[in-house]
Amino acid sequence: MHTVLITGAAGSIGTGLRRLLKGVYPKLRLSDAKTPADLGGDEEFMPAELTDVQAVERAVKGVDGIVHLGGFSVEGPWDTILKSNIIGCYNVFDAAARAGVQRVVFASSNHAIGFYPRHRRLGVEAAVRPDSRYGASKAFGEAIGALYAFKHGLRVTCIRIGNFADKPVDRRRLSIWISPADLAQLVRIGLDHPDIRYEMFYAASDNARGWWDNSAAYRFGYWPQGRAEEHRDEALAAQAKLSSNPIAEWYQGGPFCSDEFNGGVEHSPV
Ligand code: 15L
Repeated sequence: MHTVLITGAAGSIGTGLRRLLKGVYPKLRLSDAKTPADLGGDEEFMPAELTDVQAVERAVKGVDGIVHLGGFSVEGPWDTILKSNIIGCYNVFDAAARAGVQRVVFASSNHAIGFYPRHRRLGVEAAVRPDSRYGASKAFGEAIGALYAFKHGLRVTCIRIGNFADKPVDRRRLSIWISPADLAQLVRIGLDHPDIRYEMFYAASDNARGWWDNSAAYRFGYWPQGRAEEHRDEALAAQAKLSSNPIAEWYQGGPFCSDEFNGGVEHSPV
């Protein structure tokens, strides 16, 4: 990989990753709808709305790999999700394939599988069970990634991100937290590992309360260094101050499951 494009570079994951990937690849190109507040003089930035096909084509031109973080990162109105995460995601994969980009690492989310109960240990074969329009758009991105991998030869890695932060901030996050350094490690596997064709990884650190079987990532050499339990007391103290909701607490997706909940399955056993 010589030139790597990071979409969504102004967001919190983009901001963390571009610091961690600096110097790893000879050239990092950044893109977002808005300019990152802390853009350095030595950083290349190309503004692009993901719905603007020509802007996306300009951003992907000449790059070897893409880390696609761009889009709307929480639940939102359908029109927003449709434009940013469905049309925008399609545009990135399609422009990448047409431009001869070799690899895409797609930032999926735990919300693609949020409606599984917390006692369920999930591998990457489990059917998607989105907890929101946002989660469904991430499942769409995973599917588009598979299409472009198997039909057009892009090498694609989908990373179902738990919660990216310096430390886990509540009980749910003790299970799904990922440190910035561990996420950078997964992204680098997606960009560099010679055996990637189409892979799905869970982006979680080495969390004793983890819900996911991440053996796919371990097979590719992932060796997480973050341990959520080291922050347990602080996270549980913060949890004690939060209001409780039985639906949010039953399911992996937490409040994404209880928000707008209306007559669904309150307590799925499986
Ligand atoms: C996500 O996918 C969101 O982007 C992030 O803002 C958090 O809500 C995270 O999931 C989470 O589940 O904690």
